[in-house]
Amino acid sequence: MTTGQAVPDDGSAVHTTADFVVVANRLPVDLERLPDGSTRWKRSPGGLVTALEPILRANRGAWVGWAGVADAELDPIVEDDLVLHSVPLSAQEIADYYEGFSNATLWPLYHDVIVRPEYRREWWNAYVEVNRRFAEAAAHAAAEGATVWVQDYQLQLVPKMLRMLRPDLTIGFFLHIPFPPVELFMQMPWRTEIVEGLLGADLIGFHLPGGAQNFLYLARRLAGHQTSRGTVGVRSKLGVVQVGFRTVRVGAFPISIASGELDEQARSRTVRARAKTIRKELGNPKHVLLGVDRLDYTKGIDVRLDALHELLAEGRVDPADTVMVQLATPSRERVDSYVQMRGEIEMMVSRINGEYAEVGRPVVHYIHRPVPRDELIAFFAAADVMLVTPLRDGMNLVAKEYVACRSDLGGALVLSEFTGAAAELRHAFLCNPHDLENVKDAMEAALTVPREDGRKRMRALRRQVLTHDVDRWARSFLDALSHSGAAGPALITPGENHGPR
Ligand code: GDG
Repeated sequence: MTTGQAVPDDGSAVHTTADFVVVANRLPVDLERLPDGSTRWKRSPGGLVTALEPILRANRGAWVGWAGVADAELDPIVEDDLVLHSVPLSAQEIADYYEGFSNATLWPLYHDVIVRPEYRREWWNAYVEVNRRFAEAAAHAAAEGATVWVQDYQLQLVPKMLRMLRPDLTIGFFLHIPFPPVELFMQMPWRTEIVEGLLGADLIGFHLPGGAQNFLYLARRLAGHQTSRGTVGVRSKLGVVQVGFRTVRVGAFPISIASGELDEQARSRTVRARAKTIRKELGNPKHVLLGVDRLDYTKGIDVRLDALHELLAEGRVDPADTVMVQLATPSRERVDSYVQMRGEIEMMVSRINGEYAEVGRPVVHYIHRPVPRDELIAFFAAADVMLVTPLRDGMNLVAKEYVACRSDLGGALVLSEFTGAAAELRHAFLCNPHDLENVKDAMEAALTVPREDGRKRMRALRRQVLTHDVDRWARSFLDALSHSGAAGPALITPGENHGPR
């Protein structure tokens, strides 16, 4: 918990515009309304904040985002040297721009239409309006020649809007979710506007090369620009779109986690002790399976429950010595498809327990509440098999977090091929979540893997995750960005020479 300093009335601190500005739907702090009507700030430290904080601080940084509550008109606050600019959203805009266009149109469309996307004109209008407000706030926060990094699907129109307001800026954009196949993207009534919105950036980053290729094709087909798959030299993997006199670069930058830090936390005595206690509380079973997800239909929670159910029915898993824990963080609870999916998943959990549990000994432990970070790390350390079975996922940080927590080389990762993480974590037990027999086989193989084979796999997974951390991701994006566009002076990236990259 922290409370930020309001900027003084004379405007001295606000006026200091920033050389590096991050623009994201949410601020790295949440405004909380207390029952007595007062408000306070609460830190919400995600991986992105951790990765960008040193760079933000070294460059007179600012962050532009929504504070998480409706109708909050707030002055900028200063957190240490970082200025936070809050973008206000009305309750109607939250319904239309956020729950509507972002989470009921773009989210399902970009995740292979697992749920049918809804195309509503009033949602689109709100999306345009709110993106304009974010662009204006970013234009206000940025110093002459600054670098601005726009994040994710909620803000795809911001790059173009911002460029029109401030042609002096260097603008980067990163998409945290998959960029869909061309045939699916073409459903979008406002497809050209979105492609042109993104093309306002100097560098557009995706998790995977496939997303970058899909985008390059659309830039040619929908916006009529010349494209090429890449040029010679160091940045040879970046594709190029020629937008008039401007060159827009497009490439893959797979995100990661603060793996070194997590590795260290998981080695601590308290975490190890808590992991042991968790196993004891579960009845010291032979096998603990674990799932950790936002409760989202993309994550394939139903897939792993179905697979477990059948493995139990076929006698391949013994309910007397196996438990599964599913931690499901509540998410988007006002979007219809999420309400429906929650009901289905909870039904499946009760069915499995109804058929296979004993009194005081459930087979599936299901928690629909956010779990504190330390507790989560202890669960990772306690689990024999981690189940990551999304139908589609941009990256999936949970898979990488599990690996970072296993310095004991114990544990096995079952990983869907349809996650971005699968491109890097080739030593996991990979499976196709649409093929239930394949998921069951992967789960059984993970449960019964011989110790040496398991350790070998985990060692290889850890090598990948520990050498490719989120810091390396941020640097590689910002480095490519500094060689793009108007490019003023390169950003200072503190501590550049520590450890292998
Ligand atoms: C999007 C993309 C991409 C989960 N439950 C709790 C908790 N978590 C943490 C996890 C992890 C994070 O939330 C979830 O990250 P994911 O990557 O798994 O998934 P999305 O939220 O869908 O993220 C995804 C990501 O953006 C980054 O680009 O990888 O593909 O969809 O860090 O540990 N944390 C705590 N309690 C919980 O109960 N403390």
